[in-house]
Amino acid sequence: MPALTVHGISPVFGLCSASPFVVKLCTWLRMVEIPYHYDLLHGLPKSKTGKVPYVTLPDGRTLEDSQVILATLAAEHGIDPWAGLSAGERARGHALRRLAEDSLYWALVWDRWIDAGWPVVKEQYFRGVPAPVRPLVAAYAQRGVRTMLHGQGLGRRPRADLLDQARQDLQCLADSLGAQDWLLGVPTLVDAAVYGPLAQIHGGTYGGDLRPLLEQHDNLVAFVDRVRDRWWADGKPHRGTADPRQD
Ligand SMILES: N[C@@H](CCC(=O)N[C@@H](CS)C(=O)NCC(=O)O)C(=O)O
Repeated sequence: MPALTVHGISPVFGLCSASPFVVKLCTWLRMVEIPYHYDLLHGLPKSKTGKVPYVTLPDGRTLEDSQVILATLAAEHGIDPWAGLSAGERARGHALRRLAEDSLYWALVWDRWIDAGWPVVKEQYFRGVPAPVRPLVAAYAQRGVRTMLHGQGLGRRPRADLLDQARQDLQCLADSLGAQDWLLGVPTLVDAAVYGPLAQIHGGTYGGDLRPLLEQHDNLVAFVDRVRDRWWADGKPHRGTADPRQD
């Protein structure tokens, strides 16, 4: 099967990318065994939305947005992402994915870019920028993220509220997972989507405040380890399974 190319941003903390959405997509591609190359972007994304991930398919088409990419590939490869699941289970999966992507994600952004993680993040993310201009570039980028968080609304709330929201989201994920290995009982895209932010937090050597909250839930920590051991055991976190350059 010819490989597609995933375009994503920097590998950090042992993950293929600093972006939970890139990690989600790559994890799902590994789950369903669709081969890909990983293209590490050094400049701005060339997607229409300006966001990552986006992919270039072997026939030259470009797709963007992790969920659109995933749904399109599933349809084209004859994969039913919800095979064997009831309507109720699908609905729960949809809600958990939204929680990870539209709520917990923003707390992670805030934790990294504005709050406790920033001193480490600004060093790690911008280490490729020449030292004399690094503080300026980092401050400029941080201002952009601050504006996004303000627009989203979370950035206007007190710190305690943000941490509380993250605490509630993590509790909900922990309760949903319970003693199961996978959120819906069998591995699905929901596990990939939830792994995205959880892996960033758990691999959170950026020193943020979300990691201790996650570590209050042994089952979530075990879940992160389980996904990593099953789909990322090749020890080549930032490269695709079919990338000839990886060997
Ligand atoms: N809904 C999109 C979200 C993608 C997204 O927000 N990506 C972030 C990185 S985690 C991004 O590219 N941010 C750059 C920006 O917003 O300018 C997806 O699922 O792919």
